[in-house]
Amino acid sequence: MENSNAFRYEGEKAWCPGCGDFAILSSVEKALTRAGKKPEEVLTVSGIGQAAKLPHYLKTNGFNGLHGRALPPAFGAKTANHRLTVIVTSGDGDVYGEGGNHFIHAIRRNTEMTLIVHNNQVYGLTKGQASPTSDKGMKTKLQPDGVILTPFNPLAVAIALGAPFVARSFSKEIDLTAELIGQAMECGGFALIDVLQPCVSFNKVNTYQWYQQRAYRLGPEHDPADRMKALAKAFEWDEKIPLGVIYKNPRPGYVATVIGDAKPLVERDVDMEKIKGLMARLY
Ligand SMILES: Cc1ncc(C[n+]2csc(CCOP(=O)(O)OP(=O)(O)O)c2C)c(N)n1
Ligand code: SF4
Repeated sequence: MENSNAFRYEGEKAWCPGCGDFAILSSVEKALTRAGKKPEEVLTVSGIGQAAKLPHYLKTNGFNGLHGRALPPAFGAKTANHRLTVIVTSGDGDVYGEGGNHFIHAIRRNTEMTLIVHNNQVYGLTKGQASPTSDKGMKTKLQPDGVILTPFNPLAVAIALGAPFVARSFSKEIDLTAELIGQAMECGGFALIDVLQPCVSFNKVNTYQWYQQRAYRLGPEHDPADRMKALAKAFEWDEKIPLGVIYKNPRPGYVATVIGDAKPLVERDVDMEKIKGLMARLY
């Protein structure tokens, strides 16, 4: 029987009524419960933003880092204690903008963790400026004549870099998001789930209705192992937006490659003589 209370935080949540972040939080709770995880086995990491508040509202270990810097501490924690299930959950501005460099190299490094990006196509916390995923022409207080830059395509970048698991969901599809998180945690490497998340206060273009009119679930005819077909799906946007597993490319993760079956670093004794020897070799 599902016991979602193990992860549920009953306190107040500083999100606007109707924000898509609530549903993403429910999906994370559901996925962890279905996977039979215990709160102490999980670490949730974020940067700064509305989405980045999620670790505050979930009963797991949590780390709230700096804006754009969610991925490096997650990598450090997973490397130090690879028994942890590590979930990174942050905004499109955080992960694709200021943290864009970390996003690219986290995929290359392929550390075993799940990245959930709350993609609301604006900077929510700082009141609605354009983000890397804002569509061309979107008008905001800071872009009164409309965005002129081409949007960042996270799925296409992740596929091009050979990420083992690339998926998209819509926050309202709580079960689909939970199912994708479950698959991502099992993929054996770095997984990206980009979740379309309406910001009801500052994004008046990409609303629930806007996403609902375009989003459709990929059927069995889509082969996620076919990189070129996956790329084509990653570029579907204006008229139709595919949801589901876009791309799968299983490959050995960082921890499996570098640490293997050895004890996690946090469980090992510190041998100062070995450390001194290593320092002497390096300097
Ligand atoms: C180093 C640094 N740069 C910029 C900021 C200001 N800042 C805080 S949150 C944010 C954007 C948040 O947008 P996003 O990551 O998309 O998350 P959302 O709030 O929309 O969930 C910015 C620019 C900061 N706090 N620290
Ligand atoms: S400003 Fe937008 S992203 Fe932030 S809590 Fe409100 S609706 Fe959600």
